Amino acid sequence: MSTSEPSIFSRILAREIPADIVYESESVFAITDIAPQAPVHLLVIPKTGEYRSVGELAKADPALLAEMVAVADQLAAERSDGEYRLVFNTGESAGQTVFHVHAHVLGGQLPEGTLA
Ligand code: DGP
Repeated sequence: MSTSEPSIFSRILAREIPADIVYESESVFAITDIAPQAPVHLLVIPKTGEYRSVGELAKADPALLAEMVAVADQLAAERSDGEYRLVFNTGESAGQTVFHVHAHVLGGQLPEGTLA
């Protein structure tokens, strides 16, 4: 559980900060990443900001995690060729900068030999 300030993603969801919101359901939304690392680079985000990491989310609400994966799959099919990499950075040393769990969906021609 987070008791801190709303994350940047919660502020985007509240329309306090502009972003390209490409998908929204009752519990999940998706935006284009501000610093794309692939031709298609989306972030799929649960509306609740209470989970910091994919591990926390998986333990607490596996159905919500499954919905995020299904949304990623759908958006990759709609916006790319349906082939994509799904990345959950977990922890600072792994590159996580926003501690509101989110999935990076990377599609299109990815750089060879890299994981992100
Ligand atoms: P991570 O490093 O895994 O925590 O990913 C955070 C991502 O969020 C990073 O790729 C950049 C993106 N991001 C951060 N701030 C904003 C923003 O204000 N708008 C958008 N569209 N993306 C953002």
